[in-house]
This record gives sequence, C-alpha cells and structure tokens, in this order.
Amino acid sequence: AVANIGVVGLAVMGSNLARNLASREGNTVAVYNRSRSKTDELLAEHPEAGFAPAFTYEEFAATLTKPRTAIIMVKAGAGTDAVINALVEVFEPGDIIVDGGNALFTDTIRREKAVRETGINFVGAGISGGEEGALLGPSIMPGGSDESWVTLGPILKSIAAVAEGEPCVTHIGHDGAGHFVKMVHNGIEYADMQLIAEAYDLIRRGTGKSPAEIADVFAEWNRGELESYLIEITAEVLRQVDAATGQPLVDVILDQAGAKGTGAWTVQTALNLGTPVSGIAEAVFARSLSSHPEQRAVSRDLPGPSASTGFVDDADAFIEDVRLALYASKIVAYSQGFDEIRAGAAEYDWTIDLGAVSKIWRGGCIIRAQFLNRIADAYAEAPELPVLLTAPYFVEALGRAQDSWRRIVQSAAGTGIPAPAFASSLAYYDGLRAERLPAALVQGQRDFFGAHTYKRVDRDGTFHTLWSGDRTEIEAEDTH
Ligand code: NBP
Repeated sequence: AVANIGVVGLAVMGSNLARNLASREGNTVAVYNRSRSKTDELLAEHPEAGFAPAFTYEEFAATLTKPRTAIIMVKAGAGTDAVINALVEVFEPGDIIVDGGNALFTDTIRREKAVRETGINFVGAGISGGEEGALLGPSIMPGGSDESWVTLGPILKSIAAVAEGEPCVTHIGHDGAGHFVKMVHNGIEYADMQLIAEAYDLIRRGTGKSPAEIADVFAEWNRGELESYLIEITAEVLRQVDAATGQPLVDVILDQAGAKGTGAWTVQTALNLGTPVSGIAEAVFARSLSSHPEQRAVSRDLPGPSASTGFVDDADAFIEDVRLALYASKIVAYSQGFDEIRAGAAEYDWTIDLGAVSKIWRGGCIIRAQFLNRIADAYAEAPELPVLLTAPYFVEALGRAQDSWRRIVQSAAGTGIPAPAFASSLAYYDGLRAERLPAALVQGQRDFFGAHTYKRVDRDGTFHTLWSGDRTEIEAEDTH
C-alpha cells in the first residue's frame, strides 16, 4: 500500500481532482476508472503526478493505506451505487468512502445508512466549481460522521479553494447535509444567473445598448457591491464576438437554456419543506419556458402592451435602477436559499452553521462573491436569524434599492419585458412586509368548500362557519 487517498472515476472532474490531490505535499493518489482507457490516458498525460494506478477494485484497495480513503467522482445515480457496492466488498470497517458527485441528498442519506452497517464510513460531499475548481481548488461541502471528518478534514482543506486565508470547506453536518447544501448552492446559482440575464435584457431592450456596451456596464458593476464571479463572466460573454458571423456571440447562441436538474431538486425539496424559494423557482421555470420552442412559436403573435415601448429617456438613471433592482433581488434569492437550508436542517436533524456555509462559498464555486461576507456577518451577529434579509446590512441595502426595484418591475410589466425573478422577488419582499395577507380570504374559501376551519385573530380555538346552513359560526375540531 502506497497511496493515502484514492479517486474512482477519472472523467473530467475525477481526473482534475486527482491531479489537485497529487499536487499537495505528502499525497500519493491511487486512481481507478471502470474503463481502463481513461486511467491509461491520465497516467500518460500526467507522469508528474506520480499516480498509483489500479485496474481492479481489489488492486485499488490494496494500493491504499489504512484507514483507506476513496473519493468517488462518477456520474450520479446508478453509477454511484455500483461503485459503492464494489468498494464495500473490498474495504474494511473504519475505511472512508466519499461520494463527490452531484448526488440527491436523499440518496446520500440512504447510502450513508446502508454503508454504516458495514462499519465503513460514508461521506456525501458536494463539490462545486466545475472542472477548473476541481483542479485548482473547489468549494467543498462534506456531510458524514464526525469521525470521518477527523481523517478527511485535513485532506479536503489541502485541496479546497482559499478565500481570505480560509479554506473553502467545512463539515456541514451528518449524512446528507453536504449534498443538501450543495443542492441549494446550485439553486441560488440558477437564481443569480437568471437575475443577471433579466438585468441584461432590460438594459438592452430599454436603452438599445449593444452587448459590448452592456459588457462595460457589468464590468463597472463588478467593481462595486455586485462584485462576483457571475457578473465578471457575464461581461466576458457579452463582449465575445462570433468569429463566423462577426456578430455578438450572445446573438447567435440559441436562446434555450439547459439544466442538469439540481435547480429543480432545490425547488422540489423546498415545496416538500413548505419553504417559499420563489426566486429560485422562477429561474428554473424561466429555463423551462425558454426550452419549449413549439409553445413559443405559437405564442409569438400574442398581443403586447399598447403603450410605446421606445427606449428610456435617461439611460444612465435606468441602468442604475436596474443595478439596484438586481442587488435587491439577489438579496432575496440568497435569503430564500438560506431559509431552505434552515428548514432542511430542522427537518433532517442537522446542525448547520449558516455563517460557515456562506464563508465556504466565497471561493472556488460559481456563486463566489464579496457579498457572502455580508451573510457571514449577519449570522455571526444573529445565528438564529429567521429571515436573512432582515439583518441590518440588508435592511439598509433594500431600503436604498427599493424605489429603483419597484420602478424596474413596473417598467418591465409596462413594456412587456419578462422579468419573472425580479418581479417575484419583489412580491416576496412585500409579502413578508405585509401587516395583513389575503391568506385570511383563502382560509375563508377553504372553510366554505371543505370545512377546513380557521382561526380567529381575537380568540383562541378553531372555528367553522355553517356556510350551507344558517351561516352561524361554531367551534370546530382542528382538522388542518
Ligand atoms: P460524468 O458525470 O460524465 O461521469 C463519467 C464517469 O462515471 C466515468 O468515469 C465513467 O466511467 C463513470 N461511470 C459511469 Br457513467 N457508470 C459507472 C459505473 N456503473 N461504475 C463505475 N463507473 C461508472 O463525469 P464528470 O463530469 O467528471 O462528473 C463526475 C461527478 O461530478 C458527477 O456526479 C457530476 O454531477 C459531478 N460534478 C460535475 C461538475 C462539472 O462541472 N462537470 C461539477 C460538480 C460536480 P467510464 O469511463 O468507464 O465510462
């Protein structure tokens, strides 16, 4: 046995992670892939890494020092189960199996339970940052037991991205906690991308500026409170010119956004938890809407607004309004995401340090941004904060932004430019603020057709109105 860590699955993510591990002092990395060709290729291309190759699971186990530690980087789903089953056969109690793929957290909970019975530790770890992150330093969100963190912590810290001197990894919580947090990270990423896309669309259609000019706007924004990786790459994408046609690349890319499913998981899970992640949901649905060309084709001639849809009078003022609307909506999206993590922790009995989560997202991952420091500050001050956006810093920012935010949502609606994530974030904000919600009327309707009962503002108890009788009110059993 020569290797202190192993990687199973040598496609782009696994081979980059293996190279990252091998580049760290003191590591010898065992590598295994189902089809031999990927292993051979990696060895040939990276002799400097000093990999210890294995061509069967038995060899892989024999190559690893005890307690054996292996990171699985295969296609999430059946592939993960196949590899886990194979490793359980050749590993021993005390060894550690890490799934670094994008597993659904409920799969991770199931796998952890099954593997634990063999005495082997199982850790589901969300790894963010794409192929470059895997190679140079990802943000890592490991779940699993406290014991496995003792062995795994130093290894993961050595390969993670570093933000402000701190490694972008922390033990998130037990069993599925890491993959849950990674899922919500991806959901927030969907929302952030959609909000940026809406900002671009509003500026383009509102001011007539070219993509290259809008690239300059984003580059400028990236020097202020919106500073983030996503804003930075947005400027780069908008500046790109298509070599074949000489047009802006963004104008020749088909406008149908793809998705790999983690955004949908975030929303499905939020629905189960009863957590309103409306900004994330709008982002997922905006991608779905874009990807139905047949529906869009038959809808093209639907009537639009009768008001003039000419360019705005003061482009600079409009752009500043869009910037503030983007910032406010972004605060809402992150607040909703952290709300989902809190709800998930309560449901699945995890202790999750929300401030620590925001800190490990400052580097290595797609949503990395200065902004995350503000979230860390908010939770440092009030760890049990029930709504992130009520932290003093965000209250101030929302107060500063809200007039602009309202103007932009109004102007989007008035001119027929779809801005679903901007609009729903504002509606969420106003819903939270409302002294009274029309939920009272919904309760009345539910009582009318289903005798679902209601509570009163002025008396304890549960009540039902005899709608089909004399319409007097009676005390009722609490049914729902
Ligand atoms: P893929 O998701 O494309 O998976 C390919 C790998 O899975 C190959 O090594 C393949 O082996 C192996 N595999 C399959 Br498929 N079925 C297997 C089985 N039954 N037994 C053993 N191995 C099997 O690779 P990737 O893009 O490198 O992603 C790896 C993981 O990382 C995924 O879970 C992904 O969701 C996650 N992730 C990806 C990114 C990203 O930016 N790409 C970011 C973050 C997380 P073979 O060579 O023999 O076919």
